[in-house]
Amino acid sequence: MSQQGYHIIEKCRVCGSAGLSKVIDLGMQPLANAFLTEEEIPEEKLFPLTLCRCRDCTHVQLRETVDPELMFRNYVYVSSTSPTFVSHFEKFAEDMVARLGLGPGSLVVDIGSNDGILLKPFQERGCAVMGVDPAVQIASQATLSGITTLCEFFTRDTARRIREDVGPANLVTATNVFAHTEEIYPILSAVKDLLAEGGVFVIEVPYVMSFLNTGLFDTIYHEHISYWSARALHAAATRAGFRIVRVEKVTTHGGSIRVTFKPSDQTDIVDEDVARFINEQVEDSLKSSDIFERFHRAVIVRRDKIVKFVKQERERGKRFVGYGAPAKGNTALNFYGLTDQDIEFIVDDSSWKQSLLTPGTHIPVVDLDYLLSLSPEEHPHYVAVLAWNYFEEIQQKLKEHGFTATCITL
Ligand code: JHZ
Ligand code: ZN
Repeated sequence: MSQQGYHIIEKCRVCGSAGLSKVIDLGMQPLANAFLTEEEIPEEKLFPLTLCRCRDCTHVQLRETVDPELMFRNYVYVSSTSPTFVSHFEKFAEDMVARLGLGPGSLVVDIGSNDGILLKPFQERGCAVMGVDPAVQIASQATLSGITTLCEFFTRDTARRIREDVGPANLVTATNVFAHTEEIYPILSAVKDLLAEGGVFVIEVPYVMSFLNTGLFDTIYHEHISYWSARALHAAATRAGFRIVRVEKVTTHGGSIRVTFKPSDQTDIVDEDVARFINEQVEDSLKSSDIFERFHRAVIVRRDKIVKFVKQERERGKRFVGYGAPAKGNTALNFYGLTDQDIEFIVDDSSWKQSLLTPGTHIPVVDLDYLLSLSPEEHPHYVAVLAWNYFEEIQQKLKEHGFTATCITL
């Protein structure tokens, strides 16, 4: 990694082609999870953030790779803050246990295991579990809570040690983490080393077609290096000696896909889903620039509309606050140029973010009690639900506390 803490790629991370085209340039942006204190502001780092696409294999990806040490060691995003996400992984474990016949005697290894949100329900169903996550504090808390977590990036060496110490894995998972790495091929090799005979690798990643068609530009941030299609995953899997045996749509994070890989020397028949997904005409649109130009236009129109609305309402004396301080909210706030002059504070229920400021825009993050302690005259008129994927539950929570402010998305 260069001294600046990032490098720019010249070649596609999946196929190695030099045919990369810019999709959108979001300017200089802080790291989306680098919440900070007042004292840290002078040291705050910004990095270019540019989305591009490969004209050969169609893979959508960032032009820049920020040093993962900078992004993931002091991580503050804790997955279990959102009850819907907890239920999602309970269901995930239930489905996998049934589908793969897991239980006592099986080993499940989760890459990017965070606070153990996914491994906990596997452990409750009798499986042995092992987490791997480079986030120092989160990994140690997960271990204390009973989910043994190796605090490191997942490499072939990690795979070798797990295999030697605990045994080969029947299931390796990587949810919301396979989009976060430049090390696509080293990770796939390491997973292969770790899998037991008949074992599978299951990932969940945001789906590029949902991303493009719904204009989810705020999910562009340095952590999200890849914006996967089934087609690009198929290309990567084939090159790494895997076969994709299943692709399913899941609703998390605005539309994701759950993809099951098996080493290609296993003899299973390819599931029909895969052929359907990979040949689906909808992914054909990735071959031309139209969908990307539409996406770009939609983002600019949305930015201009929102900024105008917020400024106008502020001039009329209306007050704005935010609810949820997700990583993606920081892309939107920074790209729109909204600061604490526009959004007075943001409520987040995660104690990891409270008392800190949002990266780049320096809006204070507070707990719900702060909002509840305001006098009626101080109540905001608008609540920007930055965690739009939890819009209904946040709106409901505010309603239960008697708040009548209008919930909006930015
Ligand atoms: P949420 C994360 O993105 C980070 P983010 C990561 N990089 C990634 O890839 C994606 O997930 C997929 C808060 N909240 O889950 C909690 C409340 O305060 O949308 C979170 O701070 N009260 C791994 O950060 C935030 O909102 C609530 O009632 O965009 C939600 O963040 C609820 C429901 C949420 O992920
Ligand atoms: Zn490519």
